[in-house]
This record gives sequence, C-alpha cells and structure tokens, in this order.
Amino acid sequence: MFSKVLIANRGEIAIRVVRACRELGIPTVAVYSEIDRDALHVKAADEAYLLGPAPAAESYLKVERILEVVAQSGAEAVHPGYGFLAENAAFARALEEAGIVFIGPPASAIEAMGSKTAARELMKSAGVPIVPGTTQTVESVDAARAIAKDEIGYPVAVKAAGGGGGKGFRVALTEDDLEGAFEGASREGEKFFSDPRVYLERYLPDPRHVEVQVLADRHGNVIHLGERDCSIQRRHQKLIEESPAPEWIVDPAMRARIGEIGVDAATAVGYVGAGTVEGLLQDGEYFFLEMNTRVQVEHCVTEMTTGVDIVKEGIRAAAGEPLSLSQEQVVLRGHAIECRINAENAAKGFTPAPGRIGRYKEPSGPGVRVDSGVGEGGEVSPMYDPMVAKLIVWDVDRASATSRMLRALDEFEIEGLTTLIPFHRALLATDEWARGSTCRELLEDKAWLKSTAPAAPPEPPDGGDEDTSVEQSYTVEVSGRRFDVNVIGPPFGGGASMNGAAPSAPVPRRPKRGDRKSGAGGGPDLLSSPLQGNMWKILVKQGDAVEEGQILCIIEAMKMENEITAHKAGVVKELAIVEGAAIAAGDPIALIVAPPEA
Ligand code: MV4
Repeated sequence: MFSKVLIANRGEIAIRVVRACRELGIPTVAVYSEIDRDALHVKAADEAYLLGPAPAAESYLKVERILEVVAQSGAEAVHPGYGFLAENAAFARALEEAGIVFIGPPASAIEAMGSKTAARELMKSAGVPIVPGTTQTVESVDAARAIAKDEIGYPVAVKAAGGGGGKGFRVALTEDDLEGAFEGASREGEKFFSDPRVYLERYLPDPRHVEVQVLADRHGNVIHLGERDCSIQRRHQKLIEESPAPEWIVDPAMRARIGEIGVDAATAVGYVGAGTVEGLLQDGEYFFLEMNTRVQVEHCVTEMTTGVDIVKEGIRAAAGEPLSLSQEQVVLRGHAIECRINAENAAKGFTPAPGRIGRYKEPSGPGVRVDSGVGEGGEVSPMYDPMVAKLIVWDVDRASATSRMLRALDEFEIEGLTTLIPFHRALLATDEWARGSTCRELLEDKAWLKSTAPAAPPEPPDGGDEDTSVEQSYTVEVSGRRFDVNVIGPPFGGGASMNGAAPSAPVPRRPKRGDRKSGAGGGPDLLSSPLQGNMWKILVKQGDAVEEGQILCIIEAMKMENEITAHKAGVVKELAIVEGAAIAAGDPIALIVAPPEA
C-alpha cells in the first residue's frame, strides 16, 4: 500500500479521502489556498502545504505547484477527488512521468472519455447503445442542418465535443433553432474547453438521468454496484440523487442491463478505479451518455446500499490490489437518498449565497450520514463550489428513506447562511416525488415551490407601496429546457409579514412591482437580472428593435452561460449593462419600450 497520499482537493471530498486513507493506514497530505488556511480538510490531514492565492487557477489547479508539493512531502500517490484536476489527462500523465501514482484511471481513459465524440465512437464499437446521432464532430451549420433533417430528425441536441455535464449543450426544437443552438454550443465549448467543435444527438424529450457505479482493478476485474437515479437537476447541477432508482422505473432485468452496459463501457476504455457511466433512460431504453472518470459527489448513496467503500476500492485498485469483492458478492439492500445542501437561494434562481456559518448542528441518528466540508464558524467562499454538506440517508425502502430524509432535514441547523434545506424539505414532501416523477412533472404543480423561500429580514419600508408582494422568479432546467416559474407572494416568501420594522441587516433593494410600471400594454418595461454573475456578452445595443425571447446578453454564473432574453417585443430604450462587469440578481439590464407609432 502507499506510504503517503496527497489529496489535491478541498472541502468534503478531501475529508472523505482522508477518512479512507486513515482506515487503510495511509498518512495524508492536504493542500490549501490562502483562504483555506483554517479549512477543515487542512486539520483532517496529517500534514498540509500552502499552494497559493484563493483563485483555483493559482492554487488547486496549479499543476506545477502541486507537483512541487508532491516531491517536497514525499507522497507516493495523488488523489484528485472530483472537480479541479480530477479529469485532467495532462495532470495524470505528468504524475505518471514523475513516477507518482494518480489515483484514478490511466490518462488514456480520461482522454478517451474526455472527447465526447471519441467516447461515442468507442462505445458504438464496443456494442454499448449510444443516443442516436453523430460520432464525429459536425463542421458547419449547413452540415448540421443536413444531418438533422436526413439522419436524426428534430428535436436535435447540439453538444460541445469537449463538453460534459451539460456544458455546451443546446437544443434545437426545429430547423429554425439550429443555427442558434449550433453557435451557442460552439461558443460555450470554445470558452470552457478551448474546443469549438460540436456533435449532434437526437434530443430525448423526457428522459431520466440514470448512471451506474463501476469499479475496476489492474487484474481485469470490472464490476458494477447498481444504478443511481439523478433526475432531479437544475441547470445540469444534480440536487437529489437516489439508489436504486424507484422500483417501477428500473426493474431487476433493466438493472442487470444497465450494469452490463457500465461494465462493457469501463472494459472498453481500459478503466481502473472507481468511475461512473452516465446514461439516459426513456421508454424502457437505456443509452450511454458519457463516462465520468472520477469518484462522484453522489457515490455515497451507492455506498449505503452496497456497503462497499468506493473511495477505498479506488485507492486499492490504484495500488495494484484486486477488488475486494466479485460481482456475485455485490448485494443491494434498501434505499438511499442524498440531498446536496448548497449555500444557494432557491427562491432567487438558485443564486449562490456564500457567507459565514454561525451555529451549526448536523442531523444524526439511525440511517443518517453527513459528509461536510465546513462547520460552525466556517466560511462558504464565493471562490469555490457552494456545497456545504451532503446529507445522505438509508432505509429499507424509498418511502421510509423519504420520511427519514425529512426528519434529518428538520434536525439540520445552519445559521447565518441561506441553504437549499427548505427547498429539499418542500420537494420531498410532494406527491410527485413520492410517485417518482421527473422534475418536469414536479414543476407542473408549483405550489410546493412557494414554501422554499428562506426567511429573511423584511425589506425597508419605502413609503406607501400598498402592494408588498413581489414576483419571485425561479428558473429550473429540466431536460435541457429552462422553465421560468413566477410565484407571486410576500417578499422572500415564508409568510414574513411586512411590519415596517427596519431590517437588522442591510438588504439590497430589489426591484418592486412599481419599478416595472410600463406604458400602455406590453407589460413592464424593465428587465432585471434573474441571477448574480458576470456580464459576458451583450448582443444588442440601445435603439435596437427586439423580439420577445430574443437573446439580449449572456451572463456567466457558476461556470455556465446564461442567456438573458427579452421579456417582450419592443425597442431597447436603455441598456444598463457593460461587458465584463459583475451583475447582481435584481440589477436592471434593459428598458424595453413599445416601438414609437409609425
Ligand atoms: C440529453 C437530454 C436529452 N437528449 N441529451 C446532459 C448532461 C446531463 N446534465 C443531462 N443531459 C441531458 N442530455 C439528449 N440527447 C437531456 C439531458 C438533461 C436531463 C436528462 C435527464 C434528467 C434531467 C436532465 C436535466 C437536464 C438535461
């Protein structure tokens, strides 16, 4: 076994890896950025080294510096966790060349799965079913038009070749949308993966996201640990995961089929360690989507139902040991659910809500597991992922696990921070969740969303505005489509009454209905930002005539491009934005007025 492992990550996953190493008797090395000096993962490890300033590019992503610390500390192997350098083939190769073990698959497997077209080609030749579409990139909009028309049929998904996890993913419902979808996917591919090439898939209108956990060693053993259903997502961020999928969605025969696909995919790519094969399930058909060549956030639900320590198996495999169990020894028992407790405001389009944690008390008791990266007095920084903790529960079946999760959510106390706890509580209490509905169906009954807004200080009185209700806009993405859900209710929901008291803390003034009063017809003139981020691109100028739904600008937030569209047709009278500037949720974007009478 390794004499020392360096963990090139932070937060809950770094702590998770320390725990696995400790059980295996391996000393650990943490790395940290300047703002993570006091972070829990630093205290958890046996020794720790400073990488550099807070931005990930100057710390957790800095390959040269990490290699230096590996040499300095004498670590024999590096665990990358998820995110950061976990799927960076050049990093894996640099370690290999320095004689250090990368705890993950060979660089060649990362590369093969990193190119989505190469992965599709490989899977096709291995007999793994892929979503119908191209296995090569498509060079022009004209070529895409011909392929979409003659070979695939609409709707069509346009995806970035270097993409994954929904980045660089656009849908064209008809030929009219194809050019915009092609260019949007290409632009995002260029921006995030320095690769503007795209490919096409048939767009499945209402699939479930079902993935399978695989484990492989260097001795040719490849097994699967059953599936996870991750169909509750928002803008490609998973929010709730469960294992197994609801029994009326995946029966034992389908489970065996999905498992076989996972094993075939991992075998074809020469996989070693813990990985996940993602797929789409629709109308009893399962298609390979992509493979994540790392341990995933949601691996814990599988650990709960199988009793297998996935992180330890990955470390053992990297050290050349055989898997500790065979496929026949894998037994699935009961049902596990994970809720991601993010510092985000569900009532404001899931905008990040970083800050310092006050009082903090985790739930416990039977069947409850909490994997967290911060604690009382800790800080959720805007620099990194806003996940505070993962709350995972196990019980004998899905209904009992749901009750247990609701109980655990009630026990969870996090003061000083807005989190998704109220969102999860509301969602898991719906009939739609009980029926295992997709989030598309969940959104049809929006009543439950109203109760998800966190309690917050009331707004300052502003002189005789009778109408204290505001429109709360939720943008929820389901199957690649964005739904704007407007809920009219009291400010911040939660029934907070307007008592005219001065707020205890300054609250940013948000646009009120009166601000948006418009001229005759056409609805309010002012369009304000639904989210916090950076103004990346402005596509219109003052005086332009715009159609309803036309893209006005693109805001980058949470590493995603968010297209802001005109809420009505008219003329851009004022544009309150500049490219490159930070923008807050509620900030004005544009004033769109009715065109002057001819
Ligand atoms: C799709 C799709 C429909 N058709 N591909 C890509 C990344 C991952 N986040 C989900 N992705 C999807 N790819 C084709 N050809 C729909 C999604 C999708 C999705 C699928 C199942 C459940 C929820 C979803 C939410 C957003 C997108």
